[in-house]
Amino acid sequence: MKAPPRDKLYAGNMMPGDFVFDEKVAAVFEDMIHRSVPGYTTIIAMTAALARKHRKPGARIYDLGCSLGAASLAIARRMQDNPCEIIAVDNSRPMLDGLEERLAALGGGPVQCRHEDIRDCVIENASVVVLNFTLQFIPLEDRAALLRGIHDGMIPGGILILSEKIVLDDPRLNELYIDMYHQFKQDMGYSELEISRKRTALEKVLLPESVAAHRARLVKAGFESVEQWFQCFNFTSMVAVKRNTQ
Ligand code: GEK
Repeated sequence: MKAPPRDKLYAGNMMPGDFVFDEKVAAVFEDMIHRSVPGYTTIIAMTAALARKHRKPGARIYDLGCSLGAASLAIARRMQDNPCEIIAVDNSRPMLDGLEERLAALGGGPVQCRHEDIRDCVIENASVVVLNFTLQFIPLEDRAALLRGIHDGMIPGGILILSEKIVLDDPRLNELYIDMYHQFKQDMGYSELEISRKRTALEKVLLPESVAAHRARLVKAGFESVEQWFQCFNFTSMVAVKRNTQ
């Protein structure tokens, strides 16, 4: 298979403005996310495995902030024997165009694309909701209502998979993890200049929180159990479970 176009967005002379999910980002996104999120391949594979385990006949799966649909497509592949409705939502048109192209190349499938702000997306009859590296881009004051809406739109026993960049409560560990993360990016071929420009571009748009803050908000939204299943330095993935009434 052809390698995806390489992310060189911050390698040239252009000074970064605030980061936006435009055509330029969508064109290199696959390469960018694999080289920028430690454990991304594992997170996508395990998202699909968790979704398969929690699928319920007639219930829906939502992928909120789907980008090019990595999670949706991995879930669809895992469910081939038992297809179910997968709704992939993103407010970036270039990202959804990329996903639609991928779906067309596969000859269709169970993934429906929705061009919508996830804060306006009504969740209904969901057995699984995926929020992979998207909540971090939502203004802090809107996060609680979004999670409450997700919880309320899920069936009993449904799960939310929440993956995020995080901050550590201990400032020394936080600094260490950021250093380790920058080392990871250098090992993945980004220069120090690219890393520092990307950091500046994301400063006002990607607002990470601690695991404790996420946990408290998820519990307040109504989730019964919340647990981290993955962490690599300052990146984590959690599962939140809605109470099973049966
Ligand atoms: C993956 N989950 O590959 N409404 C809808 N979409 C939004 C909003 C919003 N309010 N804000 C941001 N997005 C994907 C990766 S990327 C993560 C997710 C990253 C979308 C935005 O357009 C982008 O596609 C996605 O959320 C975040 O597993 O770039 O670090």
